[in-house]
Formats: sequence, structure tokens, C-alpha cells
Amino acid sequence: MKTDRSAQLFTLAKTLIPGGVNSPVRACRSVGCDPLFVARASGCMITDVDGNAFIDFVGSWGPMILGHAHPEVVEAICRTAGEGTSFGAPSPLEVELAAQVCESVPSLEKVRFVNSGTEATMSAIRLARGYTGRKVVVKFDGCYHGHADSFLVKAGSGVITLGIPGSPGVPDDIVKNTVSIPYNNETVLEKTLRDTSLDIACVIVEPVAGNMGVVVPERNFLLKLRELTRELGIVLIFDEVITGFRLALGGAQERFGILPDLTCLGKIIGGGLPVGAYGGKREIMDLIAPDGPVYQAGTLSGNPLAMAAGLAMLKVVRRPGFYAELEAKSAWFGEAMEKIVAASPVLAVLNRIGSMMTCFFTSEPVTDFESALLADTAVYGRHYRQMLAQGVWLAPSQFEAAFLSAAHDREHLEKALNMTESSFKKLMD
Ligand code: KE4
Repeated sequence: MKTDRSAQLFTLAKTLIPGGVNSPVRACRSVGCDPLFVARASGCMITDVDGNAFIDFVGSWGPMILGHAHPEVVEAICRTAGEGTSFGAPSPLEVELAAQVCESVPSLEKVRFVNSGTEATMSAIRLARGYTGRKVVVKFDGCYHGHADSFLVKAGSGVITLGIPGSPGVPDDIVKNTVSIPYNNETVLEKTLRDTSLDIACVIVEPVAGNMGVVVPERNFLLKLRELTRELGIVLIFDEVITGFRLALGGAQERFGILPDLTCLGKIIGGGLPVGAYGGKREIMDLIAPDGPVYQAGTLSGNPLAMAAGLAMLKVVRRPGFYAELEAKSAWFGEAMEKIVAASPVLAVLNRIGSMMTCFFTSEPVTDFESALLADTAVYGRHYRQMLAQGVWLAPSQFEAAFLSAAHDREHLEKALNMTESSFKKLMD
């Protein structure tokens, strides 16, 4: 595969941008190769600057549930751009998107738009601290909520991928107010939340973990979490930056029927443009400035282009049958993957829910951070490189999710399955 242009760009990029990338996991450090630079993408396909085309299972880390360059999203962005790209003043589009997001996500009474998932989660914990007057944030090992200081404790995604033990630059007195406990462990959860020496403001959780690879919550874990936080007056925050509008129109909270106090959104709601959002009960949201004293702001928040892209995306996913079709296709693909895993001597387990999944190279079930870390990242790296050589674009990390979109058709999925089978055979060489 010719990669000269990518190589040239990467060499130059490294002299200008840390690691040559604008987000660490894109550097492909953990999968033993240099990143390819993307020229364009359409539907389920992504094409690099050397003209190599790939079936894309990263989907920009989740936003591309419709596939790339969806015509209705592109048209909405182009039409809106002609009217101006940013006003720094309220515009009708943000009101329209707020109404649709609140209507779609069961627990949302009010919502504030920001520009990334990190902004959404950092604002939500500030709000929870302001609402409760307490300090401590409880998170779960291997979950990732963006790069705000409070979250870089046993975090997932790029932090575990690069083996960074937290992050220098985060002062101890920030870290001491973040308690990280094992995911799916009800005993430790109850013990921690009932520890009266902890002044707990909130618990933030990925209702399905996507950043240690996909880890699905065990049956009563979220129920127990909801019951305990309600009993103890602790704000429960669902970080649905990945699962929002992915696992159902109303996200994981609709799928599981469990309502948090605050919800963080991102990725899909921007249709590929920079958008994040946090929202929840009116009683809590009304503490946000200018109504209340909890401050949060943003020059480009509610940006008209991003709002238009989000509205166009929502229009498509709200069409009858969208999620049922994606579920059925994902179930078919997941079952075929399970057959490949079962028939191969390669030690692997597949975790999947809806259209998000991870193939862990391990023999043990993966139910939390500890078991995820047992996966063989060297084998994952070989699989990644073999699949890339065959035209399949996977996440450049064992600890991320693969995503299906409405644009992945049967032909491309069967091709990806065949390539997976042949890659597994080569892993045994
Ligand atoms: P952003 O600030 O990257 O928009 O969102 C942070 C975030 C918050 N919450 C969850 C559950 C997330 O998954 C993320 C970001 N996800 C990673 C990939 N899993 C972003 C990819 C990257 O860092 O380049």
C-alpha cells in the first residue's frame, strides 16, 4: 500500500503539532505504525491522501452514525454557512436543537450547548458541586470523560492506550477530589458512596463504557447506582457522549430505563461538527449562569453550523425504523463476528451492544478495567495492521469501540468479515 504522501505530511506535522496529531490516540503509537492522513470520506468509506480506500469502523470515534458526508447534513451546513458562520448571539437553530434534544432524551428538561464532550462533562461536575455544595467526584476505572483535570485519574481512551499513569500537570489537590472505583462492582460502589468521610457531589459514569473498549454494565449495576445516589442526595451524571443517540434515540437511559440527574452529550448531536451538551433536571440546570451562580460560557457555543448539522442528523435518526434497522444489522454483524471468534484458535472475546463493539484479544470475559487490561495489545496491533493492509480502518487502540453506521451495507460488512477471518488466520502464523 502506497503511503508516501501520508509519510511526508506526518514528517512535517511532527515539526508543528505535538506528535503530529491533534489528539493523541490518532498517532497510532499503540498499534505500531504511523498514521495515515485522510483526504475524504463518504458513507462507510474513508480515503487517505495516497488514494487508499478503507471501510471505516471508527466513524470519527462515534459521531458518524449516518456515515460520512451524509447529503442532508452537508446540505444543511452549506446552506447555513451562507447566512453567516457565528454570531455570538442567540439564533433560532439552537432553540430548535435544544427542543429536539430535550424531547428525545428522557431525563432532559433543560440543556446547554458547548463545543466538546470534555466541556460538557467538566461543566456537569462543576454544576453538581455547585448544586450540592460538596467536592468529591466519583468515576469508574477505565472510563474516560474527556481531558479536564478532574477526570485524568485511571482514565480510559488515549490515557490507557498510551499507558499514561494519570497526567502530569494535574495538581494533587484536584486529584484528591476524584475517587475512581471499579466498573460493575456493586460492593465497592455501595461501600464508597456510603463512606461518610467522602464529601461526594456526584458520580459520573459511562452507562455503557466505550473507553476501555466496550464494557456493558452488568444487570443491576446502573440500577444500584441510581438507587444509592438518589438515597444519598448524590447527583448521578450519565456521560452519554458516545451512547447518546447511538444506543437509542434517547441513548442508554432510554435503552435501560434508568434516568440520571444530568446527562452529557457530544459526538452524534453535532453531526460531525464540534458540539457537546449537558442537561437535566430544571431544578439543577437553573443554577447555571445567567440564571444562577454556576459559571460556564463559550464563544462558539450553539454555533449555527453545528446546530444545523445536528438538526439534519436528528431529522434522519428520528425517521421510523432508523434504530431498528441499525440494531438488526449490528446483531447480524455481531453474530457473524462471534462465529469467527469461536471458530478461530485466536484468544478473543467480543463485547457488543447495539452498533458499538470491541474485539478484545484475551481468553477472559471483559467486564471492567482490570480484565480489559489483560487483553494482548501486541496481538491487537498486528490485527490492526493486517486489517488496514486489507482495506479496513479500525480504531488504533485495543481500548476503543468500533462503530457501525447506517451507511455500512451488507456488501461492505461481508467484506470486513472475510478480512477479519483471514487476519485471524494470519495471527496464528
Ligand atoms: P471530546 O472532548 O473528545 O469531544 O469528548 C470527551 C469524551 C467524553 N466522554 C466520553 C464517553 C468520550 O468517549 C469522550 C471522547 N471519546 C474519545 C474516544 N473514545 C475521543 C477520541 C480522542 O480523544 O481523540
